[in-house]
Amino acid sequence: MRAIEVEDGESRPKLYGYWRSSTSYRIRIALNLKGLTYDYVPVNLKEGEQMGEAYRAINPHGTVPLLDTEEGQFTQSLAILDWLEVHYPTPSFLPKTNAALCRDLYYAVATEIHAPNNLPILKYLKSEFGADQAALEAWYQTWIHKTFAPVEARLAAHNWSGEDLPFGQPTLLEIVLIPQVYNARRWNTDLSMFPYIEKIDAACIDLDAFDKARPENQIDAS
Ligand SMILES: N[C@@H](CCC(=O)N[C@@H](CS)C(=O)NCC(=O)O)C(=O)O
Repeated sequence: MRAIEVEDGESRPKLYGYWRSSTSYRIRIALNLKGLTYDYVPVNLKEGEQMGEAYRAINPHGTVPLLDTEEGQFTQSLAILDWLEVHYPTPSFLPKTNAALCRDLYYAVATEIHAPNNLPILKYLKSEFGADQAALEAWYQTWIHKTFAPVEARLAAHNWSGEDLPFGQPTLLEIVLIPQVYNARRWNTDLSMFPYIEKIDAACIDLDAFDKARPENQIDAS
């Protein structure tokens, strides 16, 4: 299914996503790192398209991303990353050394921040508890800080195998970290106390796979 090796009759994966969705951003980075081309189907979260009947018929969760592959349709970004790693092992999302530490940091960033900061939670805080923009920002920044602080401390203590990236190559950690840095900035989070995280972000943004995946570079960006 690799684009450059597509055989007759084989179809490309189709990614249903939204330009500003951080879980869609993960999958765009991952597909690019694996050198895969894919068709992109925008689902407008701002207009609630994810909740519409047409999309729910494809994805009952009413969320993006969804990756439509020849093996089935997958709706969970971490499961999609696993699937990509199994089917396209090269280049690997994991470093040869310190893979366990890499995974540990990856799970922290991937699982602890997105859930409390996801769109339905913010909407609920607003509608049920009257949270205004300042309160929502404080909420959002709280959960970024709670996980970024220990991740930063562990990155500072880690013996980096590359000058710019802790594991010497882009890994699962960067795939989930860069979208969270994007979100953090969008929500006016002060990142100055996280110099290692900022250093990783600066290094990744220069890489083609990450640049092409940036929200601003998507066809549905507005
Ligand atoms: N556990 C899912 C979460 C997917 C998710 O919540 N995506 C967000 C966008 S980042 C979404 O579609 N939110 C819209 C909604 O829940 O209405 C994953 O990791 O892929």
